[in-house]
This record gives sequence, structure tokens and C-alpha cells, in this order.
Amino acid sequence: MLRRSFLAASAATLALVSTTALAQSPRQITLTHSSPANSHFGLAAITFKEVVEKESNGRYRVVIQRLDNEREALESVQLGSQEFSMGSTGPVGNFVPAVRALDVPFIFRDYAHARGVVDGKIGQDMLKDFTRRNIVGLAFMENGFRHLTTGGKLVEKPEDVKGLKIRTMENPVHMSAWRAAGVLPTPMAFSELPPALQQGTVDGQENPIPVILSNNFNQLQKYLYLTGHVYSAGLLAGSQTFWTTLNEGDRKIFQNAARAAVKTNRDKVEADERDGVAELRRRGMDVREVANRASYQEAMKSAMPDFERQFGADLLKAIRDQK
Ligand code: EAX
Repeated sequence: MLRRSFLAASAATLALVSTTALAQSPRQITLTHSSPANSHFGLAAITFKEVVEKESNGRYRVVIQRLDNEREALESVQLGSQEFSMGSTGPVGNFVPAVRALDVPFIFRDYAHARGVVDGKIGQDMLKDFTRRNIVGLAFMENGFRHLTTGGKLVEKPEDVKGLKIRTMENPVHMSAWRAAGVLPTPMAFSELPPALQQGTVDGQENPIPVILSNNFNQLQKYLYLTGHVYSAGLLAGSQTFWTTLNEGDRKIFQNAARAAVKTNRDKVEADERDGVAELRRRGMDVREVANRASYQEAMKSAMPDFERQFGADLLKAIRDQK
């Protein structure tokens, strides 16, 4: 009797010790993102971390790292050597090609339209497809609508881009669209972009205001043209290998964190859209309105039949028609 209660007491002590030990050494997970800490991705990453750590009562610790090679980040997530990544759709189509339909130029009217599509059935079905690639598509994030920038060369109309070397993402849809406009698209990872602009390996690049602003591209580029040619979605990706170790309750925590991160991401994109152009002008960038955006659409038009073949005219129409 005495012995039994002694055993029970030891078991209780052991349980207490192990719970305490657990509480003291949280499970450490890594989230990488491209762009600086104060950017639309960096701030979203902080929200993700805060929600996970709070809702799990400290059982998880999220380590945020900047990794500008988005393809490497996504591959690490796929392999399970890191748990989460946040980045653009540049490399995402290598995993789920249908997502490239979101990269078709001029397919979205505005932010409300794009967000409606990624949050709706079309986007949610795309996210489910990632599981086949050992990736959990947690949420679509965004970079914003992309705009052209150049260093020395002034572009006053779409014809002026002919023959220019423009860095694009490693994304065949972007490359085809620019090629149609007469550009020599030069694909490279985001990490390679600043040196390429510095050394003049390319004449220009294209990225949304939040990316241009947070990465100080005003120091590397003279002109910004508000072409808004393509909506640049992002992906918050999770490792399927990690995900399968989680119970339902913990999965909920990460899903809640993803939802909160999307909100922070979009709020920051909106703030940058509101104040960013004035700020870039203040920093000395020559920002040009593009009165006739349709002229860029026209210039890229010859790429459309191929996009319809790749993604299906029905899918493109469904995206376009979503109210
Ligand atoms: O995700 O590669 C790019 O131009 C992206 O827009 C950038 O990495 C932000």
C-alpha cells in the first residue's frame, strides 16, 4: 500500500517534471520570408509568431529568418528541413502549375477582385493541391500589384521597353508576358536582384510598391512606372512532414496564425499603397503615372493564347468574371 502510493507519487512527480520540462523547452520552428522585417511580409511573420506562441502558451517558439531565395525556402519546406515559408508566387508554379493562372497579366481589376479569388473556391482549391507536393498551402498572402522600374533608361510608352533587359521572377508566365512586349526577360531569384541592378546587368525590374519601398529600390532605380500589370500573390507554405506531427488543436493554432498573418500582410500592403508613392518621391524616385495601362495589356496580348492553352480558357474566364 505504502509502496503503491510511493509509486503513484513518483509517477505524479515525473509527470510534473516532464510537463515543466516541456514548458521550459518549446518546440522550435522556423519561418522564412523575403523582404525586410518592417515589410508586408516581415510584419506578417511577426503576427504569425505572436499568435502561435500565445495560443500555444509557449509550447512553440517561432524563429523568423529572412531568406530571399524563395525557391530554396519552398524546397526546404517541401523537404521538411524548415517548417514554414512566406514568399511570392515566383517559384510556386514549379510545385502547383495551376497557381500560375494568378500571374496572368491584367486578369484582376483591383485588390478586392484578387483577394476575392484567392479567398474563394478557386484559390482554396489551389491551396489543397499543395498537399500532393508534401506542402501545406496555409494561405495566400500578397505582394501587391507589380510595377515596372528602370535605372537610366526612360520608358514613356510600352514600345520603349523593346530590347530592354528586365529582371523577372523565375516564373514562366511573367517571362512570356514581357517577352510578348519585346523585353529580354532575365529571370533570377530575388536575392540576386540588388547586385544585378547595382552592376547594371539588367536595365530594370518590376515589383509592387511594398517590395520597392521596403528594399529601398529607390537607391538602385531612377524611374517607377505605375503599370500595375500583374497582381503578385504570395504563399504561406507549411511542411507536410511537420503538419502530420500535429494534433487537430495545434493545427488550428497555426491556421489561426495564418489568418492573422494575412490580415497584417494586407493591412501593410494597403498602407504602402496609400503612402508609398509619396514616400518614394520624397526619397528621390521619379514616379510616373501610366495614363494608358491598357496599352501595356495590349503589348502583352500575344502571350494570352498560350496562357489559355496552359490553364484553360474556362479557368481564366472564371477568375476574370468573379465579382
Ligand atoms: O516576394 O522576387 C520577387 O520579385 C518578389 O516579388 C519578392 O521576392 C517579394
